[in-house]
Parts: sequence; C-alpha cells; structure tokens
Amino acid sequence: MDRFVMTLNRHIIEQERLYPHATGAFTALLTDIALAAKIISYHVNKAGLVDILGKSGTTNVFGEEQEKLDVFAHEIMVRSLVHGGKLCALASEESDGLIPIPENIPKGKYVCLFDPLDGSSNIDVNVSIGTIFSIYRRVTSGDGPGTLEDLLQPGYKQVCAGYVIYGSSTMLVYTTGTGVHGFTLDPSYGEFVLSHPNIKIPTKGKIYSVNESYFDYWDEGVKNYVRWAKRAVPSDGRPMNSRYIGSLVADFHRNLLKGGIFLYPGDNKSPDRKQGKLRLLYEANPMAFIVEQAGGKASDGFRRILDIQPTELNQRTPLIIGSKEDVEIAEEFIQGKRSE
Ligand code: P6P
Repeated sequence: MDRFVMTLNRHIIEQERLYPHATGAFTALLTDIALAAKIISYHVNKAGLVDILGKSGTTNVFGEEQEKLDVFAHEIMVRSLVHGGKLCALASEESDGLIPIPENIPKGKYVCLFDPLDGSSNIDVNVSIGTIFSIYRRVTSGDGPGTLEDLLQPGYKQVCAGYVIYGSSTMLVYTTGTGVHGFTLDPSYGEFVLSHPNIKIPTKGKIYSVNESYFDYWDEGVKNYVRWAKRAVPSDGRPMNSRYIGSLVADFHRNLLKGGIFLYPGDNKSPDRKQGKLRLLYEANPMAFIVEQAGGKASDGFRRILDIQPTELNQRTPLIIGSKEDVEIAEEFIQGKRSE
C-alpha cells in the first residue's frame, strides 16, 4: 500500500480548515499559482531546446532588458490568476502599475503581487531561478475592481507568501502564517508533493551571501560587518563561508535550509542604488514573511521589512535576511553599535 502522499492541494485544503470562515477562494488561488508554476517549470527546463532563451527585445519598468522567459512567465502567471474570480487586482515586477481584472470576470477579495521569474539573467547559464508571490486580502470595500490601496500594503498584512525554485528539482515553498512548508514537483505525475514539512531556519549559520563587487560603495557599517564575517574571531565570531549565486530565490533557499545570511544593502555607486536593488513588494516582503515564519529575521538594517509601509509599487529596499542571530549581528554593525 503506497504511503499517504501529501500533495500541495491536500495541504492547502488542510490549511484552509485552520480558518473556519475560509471560503475555499484561497485554495483555488493557490492552486492557480501551482498550475502556473508547473507550466513555467516545464518551459524553464526545456529552455535549452526551444527558442525561448535570450532577450525579448523589451525592457521592464526598471529599464532592465527582459528575457523571453521573463515575458512568458509573466503572461502565464497573469493568465492563470486573472480568470479565477478570486482577485480584484494583480501586480507584476515585469509590468508597470496595477494589472486590472477584465470587466467580465467577477472580482474576488484578494490581490496577488509577483515576480514571475526572478534571477532571469541566469537562465541561459543554467543557474537556478524562481517565481516569488505574495497574497493580501483587499482593503477597499465592495466587490469592484481593486485599487493601488489594495496593493500598497505593509508586509505584515500578507495572508500568504511563497516562491518556486526551478533548480535541480522544482520546489514550491509557501506559508499562510502557520509555518513554512516545501513541496517538490514529481514530474512523473505533475504533482507537488510535501518534501519539507514545517521548515525552520537554523538560528545562526556559517554562510554570508552578498555581492562583494560593491564593497567600495557600501556604508562603513556594512563594510565592517563583512570584514568581521570573513575573520574567524574565536572568542566572538565564527569563520563564515561566502556563497553568492546571484539569484535571490536560490541564495535565500540555501540559507533557509542550511542557515546563514543574505545581504543586498544600499550603496553609493549611483543615486538610484541608495535603497539597493531588490523590490520591497515583489521580493523582500514575501521572503520576509517566509523567513519569520521559519524563525528567522528580515530587516533593511534598521527596520523590520514587514513593517515598511509601501508608497509605490516599484520601490526598492535594502534587504538583510536569514538566521536570526546572523541578522542581529549585521544590524549591530550597520547601526554603528559595533565596529568589530
Ligand atoms: P547583482 C536578479 O537579477 C536579482 O534581482 C536577484 O535575484 C539577485 O539576488 C540580484 O538581482 C543579484 O543582483 O547586483 O548581485 O547581480
């Protein structure tokens, strides 16, 4: 007799039962995201075989060149989500502004913000990439179209956050506020199967992950932290290893499972990098919700990420995220409370 297989759908329904007045809308929404993930996974894994690699010839709102797979993943996410009748608005890192739900489709009580394919510059060199998503309950009343107010919510109001990592296997990791759970896609029958129940990040790790090519442009506190992380200070610190993949989902996922810290601080290389490169709504908030649910921490060096009130969809934030003790040590350096 086969052992009981906990699929993502079964798990979502069980999670739904934790909320007595849940309507099933949530289950349908997460199921739509899982479907999009399967389709994107199929095409990411075929990328070397069909003409879907390379640049699309377009740029996104950040002025970044879009890969063909970026645009494809964006379209798959929109198509999978917009028809379900569970959302009143959408927003994607790959398109500017609010994405409305078509007039002929009923408006639901949730909004979803997503980065359809994060790390896409790594696609054609076979490095892991990912999809990141956030779900909030709408704040505007009625059942009409959603507004920017429904999208610009602080991260602590998320009802669900997750990511899909397209790597040696395809995994979907998500939280609805009752722990973090990881599912591995079994391609033989196209189901996400529970492989990592109730993930907890170690309270401290041996890995620090940051792009050190910006070292000269960092504020002194960040420089001091990285100098410390490199040095084994037996009485106080511990020798750490540097690992940097350059794909947020991959760097984050490794630290979530093994412990460690990821930093993308602001820098002084140009005025538009003062707040770093990563986006608050599409990257930092979902990862912060997940890491806190796994016992870790996420800040901009001074404030809890989930407490930041967004003022625009595309705003960026410095991100210090990972094992609780490692983030707290980094914060001491960044805040000037410690210099070695
Ligand atoms: P850099 C990918 O483009 C991304 O948005 C994240 O996935 C990743 O962590 C970061 O940018 C890498 O940026 O400046 O180190 O190349």
